Amino acid sequence: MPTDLPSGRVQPRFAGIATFMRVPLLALVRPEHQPVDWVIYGVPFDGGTTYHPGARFGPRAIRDASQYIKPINFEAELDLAREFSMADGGDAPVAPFSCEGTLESVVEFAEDLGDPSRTKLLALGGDHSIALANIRVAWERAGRPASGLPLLHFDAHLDTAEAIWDERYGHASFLRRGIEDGCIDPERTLSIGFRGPLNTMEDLEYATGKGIEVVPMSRWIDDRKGVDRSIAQWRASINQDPVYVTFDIDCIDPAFAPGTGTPCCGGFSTAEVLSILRRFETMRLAGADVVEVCPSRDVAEITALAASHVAFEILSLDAGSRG
Ligand SMILES: [Mn+2]
Repeated sequence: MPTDLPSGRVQPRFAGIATFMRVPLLALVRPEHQPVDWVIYGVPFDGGTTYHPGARFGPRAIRDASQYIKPINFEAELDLAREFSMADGGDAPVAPFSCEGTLESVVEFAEDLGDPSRTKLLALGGDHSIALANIRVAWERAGRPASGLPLLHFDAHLDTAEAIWDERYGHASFLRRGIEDGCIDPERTLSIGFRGPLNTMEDLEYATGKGIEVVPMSRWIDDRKGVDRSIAQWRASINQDPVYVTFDIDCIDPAFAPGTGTPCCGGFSTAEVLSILRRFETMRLAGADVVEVCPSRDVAEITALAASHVAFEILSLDAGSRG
């Protein structure tokens, strides 16, 4: 079923309530148009941040920037609004002083969004700790595969820290917790954009020891054919299984995405990262998130705008898989 989107040629994009991409609010979708295929929802939480806080305002900023996202993906040759139905589920309740409290309340909220047997979930962060909640629910909705979900991970960091300041559920640990929970299959995880400087080599050793394929930024700079080989191998390994995509905006260079809490030089340009996403062409998705937009550090909305385009490209991967 298509998405009921107002035309930008009829209703100006700067008018109206700013839902993601101007899709209808989930609560206002008529019963005959339920269940929707994708629910996009916000998680305004940054209690898991280890440096600049402020990603709690990310969902609002991404929604605001997304008003100018038009439904036709020219490069992928598809009209997102015709491929499937989308709705904005609003924001999950959070516990601002508690990572684990937030994890629980987001899981509880997300479990009830749409129809668990059909609806997929895209979470807008918030810091990266919130990904764990959406991954858990995506894994449940995919039928709790014993191997865990294949993961496509864009990030300047690995997020495999055991704990930071005794917090095991902060934004630098979501990937490790997801592997321990059995929701993520490390042997079918591709992590793109990793770079230094580092506190310790332990997080990388943990990742590679578990079988994660890490594609550091330096490889993208020096050996693009090698990166394409890694992408092709990972794609072959996932077969037809649904994939979870987690996208930390800090994989983009601070020159293009300054509005983030743990910025790291030497990253992708926005154009490069959109091009990399398009290299995956079509994939059945289990769920996705876009995290770590910190609007108070942003300039002219460029980070929030990049995040909204990234979310659009991620949804387009799944839309293409329906053809
Ligand atoms: Mn991250």
